[in-house]
Amino acid sequence: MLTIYSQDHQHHHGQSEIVDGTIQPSFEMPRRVEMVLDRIKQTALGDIVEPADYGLAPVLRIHDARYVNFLEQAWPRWQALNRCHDALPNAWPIRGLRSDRIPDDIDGQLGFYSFDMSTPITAGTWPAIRAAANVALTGAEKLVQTGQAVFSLCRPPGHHAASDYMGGYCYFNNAAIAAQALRDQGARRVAILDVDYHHGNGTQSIFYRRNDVLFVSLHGDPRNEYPYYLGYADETGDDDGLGYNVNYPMPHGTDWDHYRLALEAACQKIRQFAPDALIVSLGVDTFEHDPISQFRLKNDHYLRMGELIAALEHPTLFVMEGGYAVEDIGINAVNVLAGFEQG
Ligand code: Q9C
Ligand code: ZN
Repeated sequence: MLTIYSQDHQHHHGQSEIVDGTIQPSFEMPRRVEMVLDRIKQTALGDIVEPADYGLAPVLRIHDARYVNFLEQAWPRWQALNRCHDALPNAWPIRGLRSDRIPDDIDGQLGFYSFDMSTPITAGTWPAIRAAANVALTGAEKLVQTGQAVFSLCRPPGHHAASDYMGGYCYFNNAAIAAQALRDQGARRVAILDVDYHHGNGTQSIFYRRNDVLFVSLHGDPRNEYPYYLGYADETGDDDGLGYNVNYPMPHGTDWDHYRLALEAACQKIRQFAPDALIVSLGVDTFEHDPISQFRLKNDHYLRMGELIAALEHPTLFVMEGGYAVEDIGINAVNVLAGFEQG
């Protein structure tokens, strides 16, 4: 399988996040995708190529122009204030506060364009998020050209980012940008299967009123798991999109036997939709030893996951999302791809 990778992710390295009420080093670190890249080389999965540059036009098909401009300008504005740590928000416009006015102040804007404080903006963030979008877009283009499955090794991840907000380590929604690019290149229907441990709230929000992009997500139940405020089974889409959003929330402790049943049901929904292309939001934070997650999948189960996805026989683009058990992230991610190729 062809892999798309850019080293531009390396300079996006957030210093810290809040865990248990205290400041900790960020779980989302450059080594994550370097471990995946090493495993791809070790297992000779296939060629590794750099992305092309598609500019901002395909990003703006998904993201609000003011949000994109904010992301581009945030670091220089922060620096101009002589602030030397990562830019982080500290206030948000929740219930009863005004969200129709965008403040001028950088701190006000950081809260306006985010839903949590796990997306630090650093000196390397803007080049990294542009590269990640280009990695996804190059994957989409290669998929169209060859009809063969492609792996877009994106970092930072994307599925928590909506049209105009960041959160959950995500800035641009790489999978959504790729899905729209496939639509714009002639795919009539695109399905997105999100197997990251966390609900893909951003992807759901982006396509919630559309029937040309089916969103199917398997994840920790938002009753007791991040992102908490979206991902319930009764979220089935609105307007034209009614019936084109499918959530499978599962409890802490979910093992492969339970997970597999949900994945088979998800695959059945995708089969019925008969998409021209499938995008897999590939997070491997469902792993038993993931430091921030509560499912119990083991290394070999990722091979089975790949086989089940291959059985759909759709042209498939894999897009990297989460996974924080760094020593195993390469094994688990590449197991999905290897299982797919053998399946
Ligand atoms: N105790 C992705 O996997 N923090 N994002 C959760 C856990 C944010 C995960 C706190 C987790 C974001 C792409
Ligand atoms: Zn995740």
